Amino acid sequence: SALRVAVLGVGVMGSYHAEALAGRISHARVTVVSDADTARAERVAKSVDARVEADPFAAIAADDVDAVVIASPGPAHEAQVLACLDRRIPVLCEKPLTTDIATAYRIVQREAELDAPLVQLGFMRRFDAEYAGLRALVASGELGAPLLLHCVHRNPAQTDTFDSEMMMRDSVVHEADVARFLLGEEIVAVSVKRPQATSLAPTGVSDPMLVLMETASGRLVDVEIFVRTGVAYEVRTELVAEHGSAMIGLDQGLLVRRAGGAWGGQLAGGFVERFAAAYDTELHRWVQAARHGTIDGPGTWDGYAAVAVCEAGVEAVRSGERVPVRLGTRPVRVAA
Ligand code: ISE
Repeated sequence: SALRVAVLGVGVMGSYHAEALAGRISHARVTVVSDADTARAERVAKSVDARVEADPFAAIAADDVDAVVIASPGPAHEAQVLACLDRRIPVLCEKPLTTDIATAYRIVQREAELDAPLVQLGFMRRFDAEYAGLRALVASGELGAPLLLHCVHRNPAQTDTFDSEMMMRDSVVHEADVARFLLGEEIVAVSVKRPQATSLAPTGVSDPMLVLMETASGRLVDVEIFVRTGVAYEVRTELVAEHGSAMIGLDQGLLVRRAGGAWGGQLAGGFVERFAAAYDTELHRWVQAARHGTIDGPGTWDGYAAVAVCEAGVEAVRSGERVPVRLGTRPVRVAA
């Protein structure tokens, strides 16, 4: 039977997931939609043939809900994830897991008390063909030992409320996860440089920033985060290893047009266009696993580790210092 899903938060990501679940992903349907913006909830619910539940906790508790997609704002995640864990139902939680290290660790600990992992994190890049290919290349050993990772993460625009802290917690969180995914180890320290800001940045917001992460074995990961380029959605990652290097996200679509005295391809406008296939793969795998009461992708430890890196990053923005990442011990699943 089809997995009956509640979608909490139907902004850009939540509504995209809701439409995918209703139309493109097999063995799933959306039964309940919840959003602080009632008109938006009604609109999405109607388009996916679901009902609206104003209170997200009522949605989590509903009889016609087997699993939950959490795409609400980060500060709402902790209570919603914990309520799902109390009910022992599977969750796909958009990043960040929570907006601080203590609450993220609480979720890790609570989930560790259960028989199986129930919370999958929405780190969609892991499901992107290019990132998966890069990881397979690293694993093949062809390039030898990885040494450095150079990352570019650019957005065409963000709202004025998207400050330096959000750039870290909502955007750089992806590179924190990608670095852990590709290098297979934890990040232990973060430093941040704040160069001349774009005139498009609100006062006090450092946009762009250069973030330097150090891994446990001494590798370095640099990230240019720039969220008001006015250009397009650009995400590039280059891995440099002992016997070669490899890059993903060159923005070279297969179609190169020659016309009007120019040649070139098309840039993605936003993350939904760039990662559309990855989101669908992620959702498909989550649904199939959730039907068996488990997950198939990054879990709470990955969510927590990324939050810990971002928290160090936020502190590094403020202090200008190199900030160690404070990671608690990884719990051993008690009931496994
Ligand atoms: C957004 O929430 C995302 O997750 C995007 O991938 C990222 O590029 C963007 O900066 C965030 O706001």
